[in-house]
Amino acid sequence: MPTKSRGVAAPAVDLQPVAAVNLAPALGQCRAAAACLGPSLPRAILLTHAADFDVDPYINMFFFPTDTLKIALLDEQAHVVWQKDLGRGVVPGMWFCPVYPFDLDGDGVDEIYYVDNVDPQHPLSLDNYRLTRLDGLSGQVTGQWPWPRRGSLDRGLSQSYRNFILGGYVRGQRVLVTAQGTYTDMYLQGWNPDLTPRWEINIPVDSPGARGSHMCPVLDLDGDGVDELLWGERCLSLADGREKWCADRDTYRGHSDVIQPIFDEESSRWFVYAIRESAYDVAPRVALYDDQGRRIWGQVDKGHMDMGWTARLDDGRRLVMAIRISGKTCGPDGRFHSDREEFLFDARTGAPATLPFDLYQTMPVDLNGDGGHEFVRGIPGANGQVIDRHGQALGSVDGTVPLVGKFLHRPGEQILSYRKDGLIRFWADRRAQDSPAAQRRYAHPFYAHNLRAGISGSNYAVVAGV
Ligand SMILES: [Ca+2]
Ligand SMILES: [Ca+2]
Ligand SMILES: [Ca+2]
Repeated sequence: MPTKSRGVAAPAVDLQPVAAVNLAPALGQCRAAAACLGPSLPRAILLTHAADFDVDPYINMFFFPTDTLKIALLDEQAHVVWQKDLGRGVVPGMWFCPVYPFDLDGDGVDEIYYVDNVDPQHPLSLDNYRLTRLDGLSGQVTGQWPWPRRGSLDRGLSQSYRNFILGGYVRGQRVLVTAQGTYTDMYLQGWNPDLTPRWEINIPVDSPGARGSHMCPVLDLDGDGVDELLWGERCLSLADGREKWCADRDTYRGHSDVIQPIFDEESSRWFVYAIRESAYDVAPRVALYDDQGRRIWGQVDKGHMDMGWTARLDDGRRLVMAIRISGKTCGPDGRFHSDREEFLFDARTGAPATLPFDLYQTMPVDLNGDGGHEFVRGIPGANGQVIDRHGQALGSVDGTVPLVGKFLHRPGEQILSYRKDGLIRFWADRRAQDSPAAQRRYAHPFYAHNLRAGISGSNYAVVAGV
C-alpha cells in the first residue's frame, strides 16, 4: 500500500473526469490509442472493446469469447464519431487483432489498419485473415489485402496469432509494417503507401539472437532520418527490414516483455531498456543498451521478469522498474501474477533505487505537466488509484487504464479509464500547466508517433521514454 510521506506539500493535482461515454453494457477489455483526423480537426481517440477480457492465444489462457470486438472512434468530448462491430470471425484479443491508426497515404488524416477475418464462421482461419484499411473519418472499409501467413498452419495457437501492425518514416516516406510471431519463428513485412510490398524478413526459430517483445516501439534511434523498429533486442531498419544490431545476440534467445527506448537529454542519445520473460536462467534479466546495442549495465541473474516501465521524477531521477514473477494466469476473469518481487534501478547507472510505495500495476503519467511522472494503478485488475512519487494519494480514476499521455488538447497528460459497467472516462488535472520540460517531451517526434501504438502491442507506457 502507498505510504503517506510527512512534510510533503498538498497534492498539486486536481484530478477530474473531463469527458465520459458509456459505450457498451459491459467492458471486459478496452484498448486505446491517439489518432489524428487532420490539422483542422480535433484529436481523436481510437478504441477497441468487448465484454470479454482479452483473449490470449496461449492454449492455457485461451477461452471462447461471448462477445464480438468493436472498433470505435471518439472525439475529445468522448462523442462517438463512428463504431464498427468486427463480427464473430475476429477473436477479441490484442494479439489476434492489432489496430493501428496511421496516415500511410499522406493526406493528413489517419487511416485505421487492423486484422480482419472474411470468414465469420471460422475465427481461426488464418487463410481468411485480411489486413484491412478503414477511412478514419467514416469507418468505412477502403481496402483489404491478405494477411501474411508464412509459417505452417499447425504451428500452434500461440505462434500463429501474435500479430502486430505499426509504421514509421524513411526520410519522409511512410512505411507500414505487419508482423507475426513473438516466441519462435517471426515474420515481418514492410509496405509502401499503395500497399505494395517494400521488404520482407523472416527470422527462423533456430536463428541466434533474441525473439520478439510484446512492445514494438518505432523511432529514429541513431538520428539518420530513417526510423528503426525495436523488435525485442533486435533493431530493424524500416527502410529495408535489415537488422542493424541485436543486443546480446550470442547469449540470449528468449523474448522480452519490455523493450523501452529512453531518451537522454544530456547526451541527446537514445538508450534501450529491456526486461526479459523467457530463458529464465540467462543473465542479465534486466539491461540497458546504448543506441548501437552495446550493453551499459545488466541486473538480476534469474527469473521471469514482467511489467516494467521507465519514469522521470521531478527530483531529476530517471528510473526503470521491473517485476519478477513466478507465474501468470489469464482467462475470462482477468490476468493474475504470483509471487511478485519488485526491482527499481537508476536508468543511467543500474544502481538500485527505491520509491516509497508498491510498484505493482503502476503506470507513469505526468498529470500536472511539470515534467515529472505521477503514477496510476491502471493495469487490468488494479484499482485506479493515482499517487505522486512520494506515494501520496492524488485521487482515483476508478477503473482500468489502457491509455496515458497527451491525447487531449489541454495541459498535462491525461488518463483514459474504463469500468466493467461500460463507462469510459477521460481524466485530467484541471490545474495542470505544461513546463518547458514537459513541452519538450510532447514536441519530440517519438511522443506523438508512439501514442498511436496503444492498440497494437503492449505499448501503454512507451511515451514515458522521452
Ligand atoms: Ca490518410
Ligand atoms: Ca535511424
Ligand atoms: Ca508531474
